[in-house]
Amino acid sequence: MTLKAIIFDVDGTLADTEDGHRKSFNKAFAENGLDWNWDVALYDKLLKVTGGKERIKYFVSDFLKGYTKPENFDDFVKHLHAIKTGHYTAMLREGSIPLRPGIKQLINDARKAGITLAIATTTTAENVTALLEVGLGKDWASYFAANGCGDIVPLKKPAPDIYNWVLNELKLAPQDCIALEDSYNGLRSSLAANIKTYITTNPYTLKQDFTGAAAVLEDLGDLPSFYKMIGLRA
Ligand code: XBP
Ligand code: MG
Repeated sequence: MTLKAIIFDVDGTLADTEDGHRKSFNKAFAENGLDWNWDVALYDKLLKVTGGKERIKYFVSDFLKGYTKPENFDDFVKHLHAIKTGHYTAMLREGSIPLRPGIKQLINDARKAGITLAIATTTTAENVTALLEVGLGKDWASYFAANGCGDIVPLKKPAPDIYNWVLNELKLAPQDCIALEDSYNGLRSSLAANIKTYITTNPYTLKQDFTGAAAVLEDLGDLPSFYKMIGLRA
């Protein structure tokens, strides 16, 4: 198989963002008079559900006792999530969440080698823009042939929808591509789309089940050996 495209997950893969998300959720809750505080241990459990809006609903349904949902609960969750996204993008624009080791170099080397790049993420387009404008510069969007984010598909990871959407945009077969992921949910999603997947772990996902991954790496600090694995001649 000749490698034609690399499809990147965002949170936990391009950058170690989840604790930034967690802190932003807590700011949004506090600003709305809610005494909900997601500490690291609780957030670790809540990460079972992808998507910020879905995660808030999961928290309310499975972890909160004696909470009475307001009438327009869906709208309330959207409102909370929008406020959270405002805090999170502000955090990104301050430059407080850098790209993970090797990511920027991999993107540059892959582009030079003529390999197509794409994004397949559960997070919002707003968050991807804020992260990559800082991490890759204002022309970042031109590096990616497809940018699959959040709500553009009916089902979020671990469903394969976002990866199938990207494959359709790229007009490539799964066998022509590889995916870079960090989590169990992400791996389930890319494998369900039949894409060979490499995992880079982070503190939130270290102990998750990565059965089926082509390799599980701590990070991309050693690019030459990763290039050998994926057949990229930089
Ligand atoms: C990880 C997620 C996202 C983030 C929170 O996405 O599941 O929901 O945790 O971001 P990825 P939002 O697929 O990039 O690993 O609040 O914008 O959903
Ligand atoms: Mg991820």
